[in-house]
Amino acid sequence: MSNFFAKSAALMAAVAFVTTPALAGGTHSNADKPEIGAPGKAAHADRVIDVSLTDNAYSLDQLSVRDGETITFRLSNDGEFLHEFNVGTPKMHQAHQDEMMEMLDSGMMSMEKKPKGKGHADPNSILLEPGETAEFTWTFAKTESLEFACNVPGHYQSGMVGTVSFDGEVAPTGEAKS
Ligand SMILES: [Cu+2]
Repeated sequence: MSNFFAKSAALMAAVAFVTTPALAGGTHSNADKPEIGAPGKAAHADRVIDVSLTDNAYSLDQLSVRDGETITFRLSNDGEFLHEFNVGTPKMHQAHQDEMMEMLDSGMMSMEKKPKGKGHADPNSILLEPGETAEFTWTFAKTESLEFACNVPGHYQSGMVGTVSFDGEVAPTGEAKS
């Protein structure tokens, strides 16, 4: 009998342990911002993918990743306008487009120049001016309808967006890490 209670207690402890991370994750996020992953370290990247940004397209159509995979994107803005690489859900992209539209209207940024100051630093996105190159490393967490997109006004609508799928079975599209 005492053995039965000991087992039950152990089982309950295990259940509590398993559910805790999910609850903890819920405290620092909200329904509008799902856990899409986190900034990663280039030194720990599983893959490196070169992406050229032009007016208005990516050289990458879509991306297939594994849950927890860290990818470094070597971005190059080869266009004549400002472009962004942003990892998010359609809802997050929409919100960001509204923000950018406001910054454009207020003169904080232009179609060629990034906003001045530090008022525009989201961990899940990077903006590049014409001719600029940058590295962006992200650790992906399995998310429904995840996309990489450019939220400079009008660009998403003209097709500067690609899907991120988590089937993880498609061969890597990027070059192997050296
Ligand atoms: Cu763009």
